[in-house]
Amino acid sequence: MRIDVLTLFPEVFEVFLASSIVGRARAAGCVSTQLTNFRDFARDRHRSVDDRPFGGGPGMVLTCGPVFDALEHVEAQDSGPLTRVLLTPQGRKLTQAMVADLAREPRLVLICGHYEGFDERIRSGIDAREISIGDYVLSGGEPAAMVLIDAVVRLLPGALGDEASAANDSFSAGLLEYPQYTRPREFRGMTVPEVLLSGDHAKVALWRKEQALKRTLQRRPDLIHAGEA
Ligand code: 6GU
Repeated sequence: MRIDVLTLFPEVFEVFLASSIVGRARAAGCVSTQLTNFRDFARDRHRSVDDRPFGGGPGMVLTCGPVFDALEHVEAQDSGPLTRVLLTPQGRKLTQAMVADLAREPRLVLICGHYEGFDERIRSGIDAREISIGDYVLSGGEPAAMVLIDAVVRLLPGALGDEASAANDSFSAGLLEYPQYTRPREFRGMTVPEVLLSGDHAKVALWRKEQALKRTLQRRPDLIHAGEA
């Protein structure tokens, strides 16, 4: 997969893209990433990318020119199919099902909004999926783009060292994760459930399933019924 990110703040992605699962997936060739700054496509000598809103009011609005130019520039680098995603609080709320769909695409082009907003013609003039990551306000689409990248990349074949761990994960199985323990057996008086030390694999598997169900019922009963009409 190829992921292009269009942003006014490419530097905030650098450590993220080099670290952890995403960093390893890039090193392994599962995904390539490219950062593009809209500001490099500004048309005036001040390199401005925003302007005051028509009709008045506070704040500044991201202008069309640099966004369309940046998009056309990166899209021309590769003629294959691509999926555009506009990160905006007005978008559809991201779910694991949407993440799984995006993970099957050959190329994602992520567009991060910023400032108080962007010119409506960016939304209407670009054929993009509009995605939000939840009902709260971020100063820009960058953290949302990182959330989306992380969630997508870990589903790519070969991205996780242990192929089983993705399928076993909380939301993939539709349940929250069961509790995990590692050494020491006792820490500050807190012990490990006996069954995990028993060596009985069938018993361990059953216990984990029960724990996952119990946790999900207690904390996120909505997940048990997710997908039902
Ligand atoms: Cl994608 N952008 C911004 N600015 N705020 C958000 C968001 C996106 N998703 C949730 N809040």
